Amino acid sequence: MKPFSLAFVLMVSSLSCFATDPQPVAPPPAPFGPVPTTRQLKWHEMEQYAFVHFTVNTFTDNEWGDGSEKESVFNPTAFDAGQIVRAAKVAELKGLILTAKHHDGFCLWPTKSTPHNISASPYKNGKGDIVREMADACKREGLKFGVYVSPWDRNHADYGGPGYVQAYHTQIRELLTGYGPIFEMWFDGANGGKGYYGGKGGSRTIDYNTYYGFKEIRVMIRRLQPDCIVWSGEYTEAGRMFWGDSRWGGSELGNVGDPCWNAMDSKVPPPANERAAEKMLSNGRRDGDLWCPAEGDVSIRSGWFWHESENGKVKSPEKLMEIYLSCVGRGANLILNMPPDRRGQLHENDVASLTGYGDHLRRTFAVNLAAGAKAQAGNTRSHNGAADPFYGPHRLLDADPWSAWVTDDAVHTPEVVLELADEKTFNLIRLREDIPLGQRVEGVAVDVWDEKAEGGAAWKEVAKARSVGACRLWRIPKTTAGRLRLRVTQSPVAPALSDFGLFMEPEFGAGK
Ligand code: FUL
Repeated sequence: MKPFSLAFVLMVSSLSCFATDPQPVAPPPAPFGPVPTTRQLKWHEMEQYAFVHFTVNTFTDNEWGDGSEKESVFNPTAFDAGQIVRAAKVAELKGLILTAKHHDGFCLWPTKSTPHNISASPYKNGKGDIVREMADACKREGLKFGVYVSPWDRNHADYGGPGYVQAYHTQIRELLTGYGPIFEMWFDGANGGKGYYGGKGGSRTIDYNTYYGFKEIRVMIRRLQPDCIVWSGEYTEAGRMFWGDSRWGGSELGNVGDPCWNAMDSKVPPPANERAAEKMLSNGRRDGDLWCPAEGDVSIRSGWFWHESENGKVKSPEKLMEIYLSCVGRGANLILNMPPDRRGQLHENDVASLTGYGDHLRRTFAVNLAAGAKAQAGNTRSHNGAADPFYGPHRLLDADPWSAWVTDDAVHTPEVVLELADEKTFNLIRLREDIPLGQRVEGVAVDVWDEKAEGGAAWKEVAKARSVGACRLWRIPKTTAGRLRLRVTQSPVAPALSDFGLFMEPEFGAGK
């Protein structure tokens, strides 16, 4: 359940084209609408990362603990952070976010903020620290590390009063200062009321907007870890919405809306109606004034925590690929949950599925069939009447994903024709916008030159979309062509498109 929890560079890479190409002659286009920060651009480049739900629930067979669990129940017999992180890596996930604390309040690190933590458990005779082991394993394997710290705490005796808020801020400070770089901090929006509350039981009501002190928390994060993405933890002040750096994608199925706009609006709070709020989060706001991109969340199983009964119900690589296309392929990031079992390792079925998924992604994107094509644009940004090669259509095909083909300011719906060296067969198309200049286009289409069309050779539309953003992927029927046309059909300003790719996605189960 997600009570509309509002469960959201490469300047550098965009600039890296300056190293190999001439300086632009034409003045650059003005950015359109809100633009990502450097921190957000780095985050967009990750595209997908793991979620790891692990706590007392793993041992009690629950999804939500009520806070009454004894510390002694947490006792993984063979915890292996390396096994978990390597499975994430093989699945092409670029980072990992661990539930350092879920709603039950049990802390997986030896915090000073509450006795309800791992030091009171039998794990490593109370000397264990799962957060440290995971952070270290991520570092070893080259994955970024992040934490989920539930604001709602069903154990803490002072929940609902100022004592808990102080403890909660201490928890966040400890995590930000003790474990190296944190790439994303996840603030869940769930607030169910009832809890154990130090043995007192009952219900406590808080105001999510004011109680947790998200404003102060954000200041602390910015000070201690300026590169950390603040996921949700939104608040209002003086009638303004302060969204985090990224937002919940509006469902727990991993997909996001289509179109998916990267913006949210500081003047528009989420509607009180849960469905309407979810829709707003999944589509974003075309006219929004804050860059706050969507993150789709989903578990590889039906539950977020490991349950023996779900060992046979792990999502297949095919299903994971579908989710990838409806999340990353719509310009959002994907967080894929993979819960360890009571040993503290991923079950073999989860590992097999993650391995199959990673293999499939590598094979799909191994060769860009558009590489080496000749690109001819109807318009290229110009200076004194001459097209500036810095903004030429070849930018769609170079290795730099954020160098862009840009038109003159007055040209909003240009076309580019791509002549491939030979006829190629493909079934997946990729397009990216140069998002450091904002999310600009509102309609694009791709055509292939169809030699066999009835009535003579003609263009045939094979893909279209309204939003593009960081990445748009279209899975299309297998198509063979030597010439393609990319059309911008609607845009309020000159488009800035940075990458065009053609790929052949293999069939599942086909030989490696
Ligand atoms: C929800 C939580 O209540 C679930 O337990 C889970 O952590 C999911 C990712 O977010 O809001």
